[in-house]
Amino acid sequence: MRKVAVIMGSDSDLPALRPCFEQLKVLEIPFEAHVYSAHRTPDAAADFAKSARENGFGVLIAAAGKAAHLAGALAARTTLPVIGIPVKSSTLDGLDALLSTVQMPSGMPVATVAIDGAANAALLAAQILAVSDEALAGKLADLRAKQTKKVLEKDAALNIEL
Ligand code: RP5
Repeated sequence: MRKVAVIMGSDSDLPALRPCFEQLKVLEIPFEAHVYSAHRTPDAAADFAKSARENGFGVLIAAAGKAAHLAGALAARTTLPVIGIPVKSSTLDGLDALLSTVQMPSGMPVATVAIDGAANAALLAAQILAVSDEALAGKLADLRAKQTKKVLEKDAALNIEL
């Protein structure tokens, strides 16, 4: 199976990314995590993206806060799918990062999840890999079934309580 790369702009983003790592582990998807910044280490970020396909990656996840250009900077240097996570790390509550990540110009897509949407980033990466991986598709279907069961149990509990 191709690997997922999880790149964060700063190690201060790590707490927001924990749900991403947990979800990747649950699905047994191989991943690597790195701290590369679009602004502080632009060459390292670019080199990583340029060689990601030949290094066995299938999807890149990029998390950054504030003027969050990391996902776009990686996307500019690879045709692998890039998922952006805007991180809430500033006085603007992540809205700055959301707009910086999502407003990509035509021709250079970044699939942006919600502010701090780390779990969904992992799930979306899994769904991309599952296009050509039936075993992973099965695991995703199991997760969905569990999720459905949990919500229906809550529905039943609510009606009993009320
Ligand atoms: C962004 O600036 C990082 O992704 C982080 O969310 C934010 C703050 O970085 P630090 O100053 O904590 O390193 O580039």
